[in-house]
Amino acid sequence: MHCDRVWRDARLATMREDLSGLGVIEDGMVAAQGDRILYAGPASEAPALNPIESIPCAGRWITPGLIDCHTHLIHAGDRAHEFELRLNGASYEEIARAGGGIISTVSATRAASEDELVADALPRLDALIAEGVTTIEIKSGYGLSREHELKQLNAARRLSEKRRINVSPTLLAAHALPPEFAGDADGYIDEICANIIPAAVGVADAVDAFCENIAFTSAQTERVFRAARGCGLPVKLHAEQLSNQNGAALAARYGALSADHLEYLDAAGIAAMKRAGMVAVMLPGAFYFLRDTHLPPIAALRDAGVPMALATDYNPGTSPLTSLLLALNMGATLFRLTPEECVLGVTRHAAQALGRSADIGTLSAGKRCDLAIWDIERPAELVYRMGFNPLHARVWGGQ
Ligand code: DI6
Ligand code: FE
Repeated sequence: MHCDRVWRDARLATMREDLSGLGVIEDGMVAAQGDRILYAGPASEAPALNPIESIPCAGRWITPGLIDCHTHLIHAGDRAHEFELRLNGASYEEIARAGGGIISTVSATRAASEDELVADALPRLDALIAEGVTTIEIKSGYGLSREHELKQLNAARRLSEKRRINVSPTLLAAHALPPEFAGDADGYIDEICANIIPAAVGVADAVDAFCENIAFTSAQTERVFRAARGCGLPVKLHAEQLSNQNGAALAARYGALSADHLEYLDAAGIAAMKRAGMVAVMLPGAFYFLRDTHLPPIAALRDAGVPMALATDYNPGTSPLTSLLLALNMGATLFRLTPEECVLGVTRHAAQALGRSADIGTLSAGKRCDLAIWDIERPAELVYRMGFNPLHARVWGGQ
């Protein structure tokens, strides 16, 4: 059989669901035809292949390319000054209520052109790419008007013209209240439902909201969800990060892909997520940066069988983290996820959180040939080390 490329003498962590754990295959081989995996499995069972190029891997490990399923990568400016304020005693809520926080990034992002937003994001994207990330979700949420939310979404999409990466843009217009709607959150929700969500169809892959006492109520979130579903867009939610708003259960009622953060998630929320087949996206970078102490209910999520993903939550305010490998380490050290859960959290379960399980997240014939090839002796090393990058090679779309 003809094929373009073969990676041989490799150990595979396929992440396949029909295999246990990480789906390990010693003495494995991956073959690509075009941008797809033609074969991934034991070398001994491979069909006779006649590759144009055969790449020896010397026993290295191959995983699916990593997926960062929750980021706010597109924005202008930074919040180093706010960081200083917090270190001098101010809380996140106090800074937000005083007009700082998200709104200061909104001003900078509105003032920036689409080209500037793309250019500003590239170094951050490159840091993730250097660690084997091949798919990234990027939220808007710093534009807060139709014009500027679309500018952010378009900038996110354009990153895939600049780099070899899959980008999944998410509309997060319901992130904060823009100044021109001060005192009229319901008016802004009207604007989102009537004008912003319909304009995002074909540009955004999903719609998110920030359901929190410093952001939008569950009733307002529900209106956003109804409008999104009415336009055929899937939903997801920033839920129970700082308090329990029953956001995860609300998201479950709208068939959400995921609920993210979840520090204050309760038993009813977990049960609802399980019934709806949702993914719990854990974001230890924000937990760490905010010096949070209220742990998400990891053991209960595990016992309930809710798939858990891990992501950077890269954003300038609460998680200026551009290392997915460090997020893995934090998932283990702070949240007590097992190394196996951590690695599944940036591959198969992250793909599920993006609604892209059919295309990415496991080494399976027919899926995209997005690979990370690692200089490691065992997959737990990806989680164990801090600030070390063992990536040997990254393959995107078979190349
Ligand atoms: N939760 C967060 O942690 C970030 N947004 C959100 O909904 C904060 C974003 C920011 O402060 O800029
Ligand atoms: Fe976030």
